[in-house]
Amino acid sequence: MKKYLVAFILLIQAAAIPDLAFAHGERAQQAGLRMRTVHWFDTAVSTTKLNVNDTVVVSGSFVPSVNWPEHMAGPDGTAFLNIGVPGPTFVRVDSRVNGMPMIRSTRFYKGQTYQYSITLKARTPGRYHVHPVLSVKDTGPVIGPGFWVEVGGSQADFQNTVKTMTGETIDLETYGMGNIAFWSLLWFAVGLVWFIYWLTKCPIIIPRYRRVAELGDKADDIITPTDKKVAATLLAVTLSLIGFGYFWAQDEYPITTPLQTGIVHLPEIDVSADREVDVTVADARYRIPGRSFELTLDVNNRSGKDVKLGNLTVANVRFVDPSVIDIKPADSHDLVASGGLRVEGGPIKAGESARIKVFAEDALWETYRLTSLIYDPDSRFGAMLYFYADDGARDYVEVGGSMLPVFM
Ligand SMILES: [Cu+2]
Repeated sequence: MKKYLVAFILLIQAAAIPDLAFAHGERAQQAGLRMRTVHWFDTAVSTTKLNVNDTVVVSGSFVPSVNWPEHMAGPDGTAFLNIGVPGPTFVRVDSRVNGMPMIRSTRFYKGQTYQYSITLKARTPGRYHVHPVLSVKDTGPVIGPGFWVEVGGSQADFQNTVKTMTGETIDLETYGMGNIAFWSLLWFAVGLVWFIYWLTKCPIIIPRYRRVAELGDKADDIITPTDKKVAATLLAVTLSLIGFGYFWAQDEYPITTPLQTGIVHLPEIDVSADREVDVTVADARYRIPGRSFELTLDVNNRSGKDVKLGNLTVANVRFVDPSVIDIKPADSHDLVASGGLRVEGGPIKAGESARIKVFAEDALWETYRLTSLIYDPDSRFGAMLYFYADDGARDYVEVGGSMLPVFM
């Protein structure tokens, strides 16, 4: 009996220890959702080591999936290009999509390519996993690939000054702190006075509740004329404070603008030269014993060059054929399965169509919990395929559809 108990406890402990501590639950979402929301690519950080006050640029491209799940609000509603870092460790100095400033929200259309860059200024020393994030209204954050960035120096040296439209230079780290502290304390004091006054009354709380229940219709009688006077005085004090505060703020800051919340419309960029390959999925299956994702594809190469499939990306995991393209992981957590992609059927000649068989095989299917897809009521996958020509030109195309699990 004791033996089983020990075994049981060990089992529970083993289950409680994660194999890898990840910064912000990159694997937590359902596999189907991660595969079919946003395809991020060419994600890069300009530096991985910097000091407080230095800037780092996070850039890349993304394509919202045309296989976006029906039950989730799409990015063509309201979406915002965000950055995923733990806490206010950086400040965003600039953010652009297709060249447009992205201070506000926008709409991203499924299947279109967007190029972005986000400039961050380091604020707090530490080591952070920095991700581009697409915050989609009614859906939540869709997280892109992450990179480790190390910030040195001291937060005391951090400079965050801006020049306002009225020509004043202010320090955003401390601006308005006096006001915030003063008004918070003042309202806290008002509340405390009110609270303490009622604590001095007898009876209070449960005994008072009982008393009110006993008195029935006459319960109002326990409120004394002094209570009424105190209440009226406090009401008057509160209203005058609000009034005073309003006029004081008007006088102190005569020129203000409200926070801007409108939607920005983005210009389209021409990526037709990178999208000259069409692919139809003839068959898709996942062989569980071999951790092998097998695709049969009909490829139509409209470009003027012979192309080879070199990279298949699923939910930020890149399965790469190193004989076609050499992609090295940027750091220990970069999700690259080098050698994880095998293609049967050779290059697709310029202007021709061909059927190829693709195998994406790596333990990352398991460690990144992508195989849970086969237990979804809607076993649909989404993936981005990257074809390369000998001169380095690249075409990309999204594929998606139903995936058949093979159990033996
Ligand atoms: Cu992370």
